[in-house]
Amino acid sequence: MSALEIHLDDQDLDRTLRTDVATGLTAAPKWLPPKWFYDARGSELFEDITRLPEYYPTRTERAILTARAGAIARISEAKTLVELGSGSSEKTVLLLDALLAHGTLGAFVPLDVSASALGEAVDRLAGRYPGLAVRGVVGDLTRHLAYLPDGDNRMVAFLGGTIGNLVPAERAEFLSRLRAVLQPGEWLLLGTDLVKDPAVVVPAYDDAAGVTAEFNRNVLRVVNHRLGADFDVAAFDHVALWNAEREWIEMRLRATSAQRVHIRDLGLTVDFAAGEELRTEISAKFRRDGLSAELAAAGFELRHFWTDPAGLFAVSMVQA
Ligand code: AVJ
Repeated sequence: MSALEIHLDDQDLDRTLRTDVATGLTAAPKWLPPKWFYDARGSELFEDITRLPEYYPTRTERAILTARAGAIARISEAKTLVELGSGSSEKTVLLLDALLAHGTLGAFVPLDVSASALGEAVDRLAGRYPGLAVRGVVGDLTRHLAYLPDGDNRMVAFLGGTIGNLVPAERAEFLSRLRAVLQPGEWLLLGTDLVKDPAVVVPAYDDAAGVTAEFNRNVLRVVNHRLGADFDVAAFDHVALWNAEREWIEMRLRATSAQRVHIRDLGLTVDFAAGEELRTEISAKFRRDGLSAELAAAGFELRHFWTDPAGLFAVSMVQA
């Protein structure tokens, strides 16, 4: 039995998808936002990515959280844990165990765009932690921060490096909005991937088994299914490249030959030249100083910055 609060229904999602596709596919260069990767198949492919030998972020963040969960509980004394974009919430258990052992935690509130993934996670966690109030919020993290639960001593966890999917201007807006709904002293627990040798980061987004390539092409399948489009998915190559100036990974889909695509539900026809690329994701990598400055500009303070021994990934405790 799950308690879900719905601020985003299928109709909202549909409207946003239509706007995003119409905007992105008529832009030059063309682009689509990464949030549309994650239908059921895309979410499974992402889970597969997290287990690839080349994809270091998930296991590295898990190791940092394992080492620091006790400290996070002691320092935050959180009564409510809010998790943004929680997905399968596997790492959440580390935090919940530590916060419950510390004795402060009373409520867990995961927020995700996917009602199905969220419902499953809420059921599982409510079963595992009978004394904990678990309430799922179906919402978009850029639009529904206002629906965070009231209370004091809240901690908002935003893990996985997903903040890197936002470009700097979007990050600034997201962080200011989040800061505005928090009280001074409350916490943000933030996972960020770090700048490193492109020889390590590029294979994480271009794995030998081709799972990331399938994940990338999945966005075309989503547009085909949901908007009646006729993308020839096999006619697009996966591209992952390191943008050294912006310090982010870009994923693109490159048309292997000239393509004409009809997006039936939008009454839109889109032409791709041979070799033309469609940007599907940026995944920004951070440095401590840059992160600290971005947080400060939004009214936050970086209090703890914990990395793995190799300095691949960071988990930060950030205070409002
Ligand atoms: C879930 C957004 C953190 O950017 O590394 C994995 C998504 N894209 N492989 C990331 C992703 C390609 C992932 N995030």
